[in-house]
Amino acid sequence: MPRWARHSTRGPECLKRRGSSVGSGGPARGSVDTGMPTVWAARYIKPTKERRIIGSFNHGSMANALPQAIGAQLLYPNRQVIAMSGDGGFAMLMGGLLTVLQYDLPLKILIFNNSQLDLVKMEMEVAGYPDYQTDLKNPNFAKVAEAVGFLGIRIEDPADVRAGLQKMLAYPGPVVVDVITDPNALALPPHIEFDQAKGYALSMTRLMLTGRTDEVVDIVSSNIRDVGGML
Ligand SMILES: Cc1ncc(C[n+]2csc(CCOP(=O)(O)OP(=O)(O)O)c2C)c(N)n1
Ligand SMILES: [Mg+2]
Repeated sequence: MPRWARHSTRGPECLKRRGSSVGSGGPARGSVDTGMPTVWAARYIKPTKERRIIGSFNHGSMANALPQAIGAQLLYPNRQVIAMSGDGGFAMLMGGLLTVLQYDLPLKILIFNNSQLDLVKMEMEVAGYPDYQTDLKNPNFAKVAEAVGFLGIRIEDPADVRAGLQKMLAYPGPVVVDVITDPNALALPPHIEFDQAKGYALSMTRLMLTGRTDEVVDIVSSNIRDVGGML
């Protein structure tokens, strides 16, 4: 079974695009976790005077989105606040759900659930190494949130993204949306250094030489749609 048969939703960029276009239009605050959620936000979310984005941009500490969003919601109780968390970052500070409950905050938490520590995986790959110890075994975060008293929404099909986000925004209380994303989606930087491309090619070669050819095929088929943009 290919490694990502476990995952049925594709590009996290689809989620960011929808996240950027589906909204109340009112003043909003968003926080983004260190990791690929920051990269996707940089590529697809346009901050404005009213739509502010906060993150751990100087220190790069993981798991920042939920506590930052709690702070923003306490500061602006009437504004829409959305934490855009990685699955790794969310799992690290999942106890923050109880803080949201304690203070009756109407916070929305959007999890980019790729079942891995993707940014670190990519760092290994551009350095020429096959990924190692970056896979995560996650629970169903929507069900965990329901047990705490949140509305839990799980999205496994890209066709459900818009309706899921609309449901999240329409709900008056706290919501966790657990979105299964493609673990092979590559967020390409605007400029690719030769050494990065070389390292990546080396990493893929090593994957094939160690019998992980299926993964290389999955990665290519997930990202073939972006090749035009690279040329
Ligand atoms: C406290 C802390 N531990 C480790 C790291 C290194 N690190 C940066 S991003 C990242 C992975 C983040 O995973 P996840 O939240 O699932 O986001 P993804 O990149 O998969 O979208 C790690 C381990 C860090 N920045 N801070
Ligand atoms: Mg992740």
